[in-house]
Amino acid sequence: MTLVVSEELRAALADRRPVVALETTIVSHGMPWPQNIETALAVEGIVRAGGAVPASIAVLDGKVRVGLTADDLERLAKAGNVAKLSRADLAWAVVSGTPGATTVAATMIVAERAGIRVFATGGIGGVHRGAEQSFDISADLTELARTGVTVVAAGAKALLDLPKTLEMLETLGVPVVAYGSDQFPAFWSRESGLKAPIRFDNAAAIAAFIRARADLALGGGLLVANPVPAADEIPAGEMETHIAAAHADSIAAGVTGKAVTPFLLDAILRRTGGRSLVTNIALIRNNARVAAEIAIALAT
Ligand code: PSU
Ligand code: MN
Repeated sequence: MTLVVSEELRAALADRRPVVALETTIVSHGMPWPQNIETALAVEGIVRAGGAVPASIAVLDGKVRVGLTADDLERLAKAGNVAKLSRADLAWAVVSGTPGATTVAATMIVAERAGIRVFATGGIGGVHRGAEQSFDISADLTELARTGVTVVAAGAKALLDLPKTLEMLETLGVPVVAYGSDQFPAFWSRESGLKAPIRFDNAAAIAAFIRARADLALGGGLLVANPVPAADEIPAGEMETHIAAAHADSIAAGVTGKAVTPFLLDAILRRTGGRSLVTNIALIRNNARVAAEIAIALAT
């Protein structure tokens, strides 16, 4: 079998216990060592403390693996040759034997195949700034339109074009739910100045919404946009300076394709003197907590 689910997760899924999927691109390409491995392990711990079973996902040794050991995660955090996988190249990593970290899109696909309905990450990919020239639009958006998994994220990374990202999600029929807020959050900042299409204030309401969508056979997933805790946010005005500078760096360096998002995250980390990483870690932890609550509400 190409898809290998850990023994713990097979038992949990058979018993219909709550499970939360976790991506690994953030481990291999989104954060530096050692914060990447520390965060990956901490997030698994938060899901467990919240009463759900964590399911980190990656391609290792020609297998799509659901449920990783600490050693697997360390390998993904340390190795330099890990591919960044989306729908287009998931099967390529399997047949070539290349180790691969899964993006939001690839993690959603694997989670759905394994029967996992809730997934926590930092921020989804979206429409890049300058997309009218570059056509750079993350495959995460089309995946949300077709794959039935609820993704809990702090919105889309603010280095993107957030108004265009929301327009695209609307076009694709993807519900965008702000959690406990009227606004679509801006990743490092609680507010983007953009109104979220839907607001819910607790996990039970989100579970009821997911069930109503299933009853109507609407298909596809949804985005739960969970603002970073106030104590950890970097105000949007301050972030904008760093984002604009990082964006200019990426154009000057001629970065394109899959390399764009990791390049920008790293440039922003350097320009904020590491503060963006501290906020990134805080928001992922917060998303893991909320995802566990939703998984529990769906399981009961
Ligand atoms: N959010 C983060 N760090 C990341 C990513 C998201 O805080 O590394 C990753 C996710 O895996 C997401 C991917 O799916 O970036 C989007 O990449 P692209 O823009 O190339 O589609
Ligand atoms: Mn892209």
